[in-house]
Amino acid sequence: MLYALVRDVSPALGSCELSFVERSPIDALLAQEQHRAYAAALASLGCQLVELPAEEAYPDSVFVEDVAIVTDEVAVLTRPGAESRRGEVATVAAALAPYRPLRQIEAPGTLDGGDVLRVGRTIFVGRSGRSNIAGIEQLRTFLGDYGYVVRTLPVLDCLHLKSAVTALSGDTLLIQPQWIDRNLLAEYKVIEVDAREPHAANILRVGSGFVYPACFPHTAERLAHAGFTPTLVEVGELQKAEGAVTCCSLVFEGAPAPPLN
Ligand code: CIR
Repeated sequence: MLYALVRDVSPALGSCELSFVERSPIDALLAQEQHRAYAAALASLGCQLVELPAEEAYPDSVFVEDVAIVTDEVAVLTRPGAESRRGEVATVAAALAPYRPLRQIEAPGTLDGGDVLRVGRTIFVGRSGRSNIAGIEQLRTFLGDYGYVVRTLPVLDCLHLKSAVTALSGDTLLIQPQWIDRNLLAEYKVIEVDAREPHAANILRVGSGFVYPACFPHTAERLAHAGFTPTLVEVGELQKAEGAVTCCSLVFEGAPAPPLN
């Protein structure tokens, strides 16, 4: 069974961290509505939702992707690069505990899940403003135990690795060539974002489907030509918080829950 862990939008979303996006007023109620539609899209693609309540004290806590990396074998809890986000981890850890053994990135390591891209047995990790070498080395140790190869990539001019590149399949990537050196990914087929849509490289793969922002029609057309037809969602208010579609969920395979007596 496919699970998607999501957390409701904090009413304090407007006080989020921002690094590469100008602050503009965020309508938290509209963000909540968009997030509900996003969760519904995940359910329509076959996910059983694991839903956590909003955490008012943590403006960015809807972006659950950043606090854990869930592989088929293990969940690695991160130590987010932004100090304001470190308190988000405990509740996600509790929610993941029934599904996976847990490991934890420790200080001085920092790591955001937005910097971690899994393609088959390769785990690409962005060296960004949020993820440091110590954090990446700890991840390498945890996942190396399960046979994953961890490859570090420099991230240029954007928040996370997955702002610049995400996977469409085991051999095809969607990339923003201004933010990632394509030559470092030479063994993959690549679809580039349309130049009018710089933030369009983030697509969420869910089983055999995809979730993708409705606001990138030109790149969506390129995807359709290549045979990828995503479910489109409106995420404008979450984008104002520098969020994207991968960051609002943790999608993973798990055994079905036992029936309740
Ligand atoms: C932050 O700066 O941490 C949040 N405002 C946005 C995090 C987005 N996360 C992601 O794309 N993985």
